[in-house]
Amino acid sequence: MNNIPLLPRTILGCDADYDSAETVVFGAPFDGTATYRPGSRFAPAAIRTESIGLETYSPYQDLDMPEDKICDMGDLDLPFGNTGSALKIIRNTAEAILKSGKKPVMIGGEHLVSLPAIEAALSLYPGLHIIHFDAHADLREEYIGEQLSHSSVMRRVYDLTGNNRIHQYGIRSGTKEEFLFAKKHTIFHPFDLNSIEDAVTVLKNKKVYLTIDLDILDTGVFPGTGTPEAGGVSFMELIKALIALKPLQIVGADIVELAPNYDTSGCSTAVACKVLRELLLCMSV
Ligand SMILES: [Mn+2]
Repeated sequence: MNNIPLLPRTILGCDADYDSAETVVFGAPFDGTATYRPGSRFAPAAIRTESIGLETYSPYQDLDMPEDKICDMGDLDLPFGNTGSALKIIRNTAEAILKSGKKPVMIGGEHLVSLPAIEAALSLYPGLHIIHFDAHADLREEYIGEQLSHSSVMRRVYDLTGNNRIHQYGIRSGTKEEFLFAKKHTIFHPFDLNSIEDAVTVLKNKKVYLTIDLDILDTGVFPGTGTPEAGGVSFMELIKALIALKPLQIVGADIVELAPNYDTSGCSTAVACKVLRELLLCMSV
C-alpha cells in the first residue's frame, strides 16, 4: 500500500538498520529501586512519542539528524521485580552493541540502569572515564541495606574504577559523607557546569562514558522527575556543556530519571527529548 502517511515509529526518525548504524538507541524502562517517586519506567515510550513533534534540525549545532547513522532498537522488556535480572539484560545489550563497534545510547529508567551499561563499556575499555551530570552525588554505600540502588549507582561505578575516574558535575544533594567521599575520590564539580572545560582538557584522547541524570536541570525546567532538587542548571547551560564535550571520544551515553507523569504539562518530556537530540548529534555527526 503506497501513499499512506504513517508517523515514524522510531525516535527522532532514527531508522538506520542496526548493521549500518554507528550509534544504537535503546530504552531501559526500569524504576525498581527508586527511593522516592517511581515512574521513570514510562520515560522511553514518552520520549519516543514526543519526538514526533520535535524538529530533526538543531539550530544550536546547525546540524540535522543523520538518516543513516542511528538505529533505534526500541525498549527492553525488563522484569521490574528482579533488579539483578534487569541489570543483566541491560549489560548484555550494551555489551553486544559495543562489541559490534557501535555506541550505545540508553534512555532510562532510573539511574541504576547506568551501572550495567558502564560495566559493559569498562569491559571493552578498561581505562574508561565517566562524566556524571546529576543533582545527586549517588555515592551512598547502600540504601536501606541495598547496595544496588539508584542512590548508590556512582559508588558502584567507583568500586569498578577507583579514584579520579568519575567526573561529577551539578551535584547539589547528598549526605555529608557523600560530599566528603566525592572530594576525596572523584573529580568533583558541585552545583553547576561552569568548569566543563576542565573535563575536556583532562579527558582528551581518553575513552569516556557520559551519564546524564536529567535532574541536573532546575526543577523549573524539569519538574517531571522522581527526586526533584531546586537550584539546578538551565537548559542552555546543559546544551552548551554537551556541545563542549563534542571533541571527546564518547563511547556510550545515557539519559535517565525522566518520570513523565509528574509533569502533566508534558514539558519535561519535551525537554528530555531535545537533550537527547543534541546528545545524539554530538555523538554521531
Ligand atoms: Mn539525580
